[in-house]
Amino acid sequence: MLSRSAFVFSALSAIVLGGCASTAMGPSASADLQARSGSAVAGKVSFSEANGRLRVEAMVSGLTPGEHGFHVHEAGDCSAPDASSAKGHFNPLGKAHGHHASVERHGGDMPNLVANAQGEAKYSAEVAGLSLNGPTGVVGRSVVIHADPDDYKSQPAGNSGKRVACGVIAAR
Ligand SMILES: [Cu+2]
Repeated sequence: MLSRSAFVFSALSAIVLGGCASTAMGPSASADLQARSGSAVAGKVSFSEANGRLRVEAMVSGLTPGEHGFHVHEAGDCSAPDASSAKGHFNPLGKAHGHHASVERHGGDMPNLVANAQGEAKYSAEVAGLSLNGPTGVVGRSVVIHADPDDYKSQPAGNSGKRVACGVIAAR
């Protein structure tokens, strides 16, 4: 069961931006995606801090069309063929899994990635509760794309299925 607080949305905590070009200034980080679980997924994810949030931008190919769970995972280790080595969602505040705009969410919970009919996704979001470094920092962790959509409520990972891509997040 979800607590009522799971539905308390903070309108500004995650803003999905469509198609903004990146002109990132200052420190940033990136992850080169590696195909996992037999997929052909490729691409890159970039991270920078903006407006007190973490701006996450990605260009990805080789996906199945539609929505895919997209999270920062705890461990910066993509070595397992199924990316299980990345462990669970990055959860610095010890919360339950939830919608990215909810108070009750893992820090690593982000909006789903949406692939077009060609299996390509262009993504840009500003995510609250994450940063590049420090206790909520993503550098040294990993970013994972799942086969299925995150339903934003099933525990502990939104029922988003296999891990089809994984990339270790490194400062650049
Ligand atoms: Cu995940």
